[in-house]
Amino acid sequence: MNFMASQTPIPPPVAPVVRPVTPDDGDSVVAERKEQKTKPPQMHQVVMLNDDYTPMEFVVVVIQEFFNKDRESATQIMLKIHLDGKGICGVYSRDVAATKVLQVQEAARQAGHPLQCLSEPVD
Ligand code: TYC
Repeated sequence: MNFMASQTPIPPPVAPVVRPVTPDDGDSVVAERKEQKTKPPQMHQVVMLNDDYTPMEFVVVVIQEFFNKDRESATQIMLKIHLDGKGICGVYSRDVAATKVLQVQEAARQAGHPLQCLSEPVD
């Protein structure tokens, strides 16, 4: 038998160092990790109401102008409002929706039409 080492010997495993636990003097503060939960903001829809006096063409132009719709979509929305009594022109954050309502009200007031719209939270 040949007992001569032909390879570098593998050192024996080293025992892990165990440090003594620091004794709690009662003043310790433990910072708990709190799960960060952010919900998306509540969205608001701008609803336009039908009336018997505002001309269809005016409503179409208003929807095109303030809700960035092309003429085809604006006409469809106007007709839906005309037939159903109300319809959604767009969905926005609360402040943007409120601004749209003001813009429509001001345009209607200037033109002398009773067109009305409102903003409401989306379910
Ligand atoms: N009903 C109106 C008419 O016949 C047209 C109209 C449509 C008015 C939509 C308001 O939000 C409205 N002239």
